[in-house]
Amino acid sequence: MVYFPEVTAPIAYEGPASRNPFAFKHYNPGAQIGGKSMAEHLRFAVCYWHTMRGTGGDPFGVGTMNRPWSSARETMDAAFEFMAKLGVGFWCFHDRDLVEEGNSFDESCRKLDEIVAYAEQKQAESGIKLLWGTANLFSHPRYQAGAATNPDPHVFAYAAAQVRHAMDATHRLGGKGYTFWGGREGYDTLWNTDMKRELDQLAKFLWMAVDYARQIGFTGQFYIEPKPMEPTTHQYDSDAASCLNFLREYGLIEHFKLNIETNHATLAGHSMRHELQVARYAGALGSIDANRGDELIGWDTDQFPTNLYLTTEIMLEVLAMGGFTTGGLNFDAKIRRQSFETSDLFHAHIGGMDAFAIGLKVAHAMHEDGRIKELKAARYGAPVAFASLEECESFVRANGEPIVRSGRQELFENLVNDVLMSVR
Ligand code: XLS
Ligand code: NI
Ligand code: NI
Repeated sequence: MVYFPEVTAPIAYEGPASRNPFAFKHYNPGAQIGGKSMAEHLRFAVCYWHTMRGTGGDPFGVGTMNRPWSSARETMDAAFEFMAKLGVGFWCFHDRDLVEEGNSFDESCRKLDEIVAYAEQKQAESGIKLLWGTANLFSHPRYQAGAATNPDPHVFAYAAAQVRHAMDATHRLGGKGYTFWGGREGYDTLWNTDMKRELDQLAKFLWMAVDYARQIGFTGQFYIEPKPMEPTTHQYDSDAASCLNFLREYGLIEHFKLNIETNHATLAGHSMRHELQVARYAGALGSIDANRGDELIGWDTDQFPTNLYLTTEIMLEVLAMGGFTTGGLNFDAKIRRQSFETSDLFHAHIGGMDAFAIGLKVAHAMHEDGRIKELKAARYGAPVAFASLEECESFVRANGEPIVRSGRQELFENLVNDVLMSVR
């Protein structure tokens, strides 16, 4: 069965002059930039939940998507056909995306094992690799009050058992990482919440995962994915800084990196670049969920990234950390409800990949150009060398009033456009 008949051969790079909507205009996987191929820099991943399982349903209406696949196996076949045609090297999943829960925990595990064996075969045939796996600890009604942070230890245990199997699956598929996103780890109201107890439980849960990874020899990278709200009113993994603080407080910092998602950054009232920098300066920038929000809607709308300023800023941070190691760019993004045809999945991913290819080229060109870096360095005087308040005072008495200088924001912004417009 062919699920994507509209695309008969792998999407090719045809260059900026091409008018073919099923071609890359900028993403040329083998092209070298700064000693690495574009494919190695960008490490694109397709996300199973939105791309394969997304229905187009929203709080006001049912699903709209036209999908010729339904069983777990059909979905897996369709996924690998899609990824091969798109030329993407990685994928990501939640356990429950691969196959629905069974009627008992035991049955759920069996069903998961079965489909994971099939995925293993598909990976071997295609060479497509697993960027990360995770457990869905938020959809089932048992998790309505959270998983690790649930007031009921029975639910805690259920979630931990589920994580054990999701980690086994990730390990078996050679996953480069394993992600924890808070899901419902947070609260709806502080009136019914013991925050301290919930945070302690969350840390305990993560420690169990770290211990289990050691036990089974899973050496992939653990990630935490910050998000401030939605579905809860406050999530404990709020933003990069609060995740880092939590990890430090509970001694977990060396075991985790962050998986930063654009739309979560904006929901937290930060720019994506802010979140990436906070993570990078802590040596904890691991991976990226590539999407964007809508300027006018305050939800996690998970749109495909097309804004070149955004992709440029992201790639500047990725280059500044020396590139991805285990991580990559996972399109945790969904096509709009009215884009219900399978071809729309191609348009969305092609656009996102081209936008990141341009971001990479511009970010690299900015490094080569050097003007922004120079101007920024010039803005700072010599490093602060004063050792005490007294020393500062004598300096001021001897030197008087400092000369205030322009911050040159507009000039900086002009340089960004200068480079952006010069790149082909
Ligand atoms: C939801 C999150 C989720 C994680 C994986 O907002 O982005 O999709 O990436 O659980
Ligand atoms: Ni995400
Ligand atoms: Ni999200």
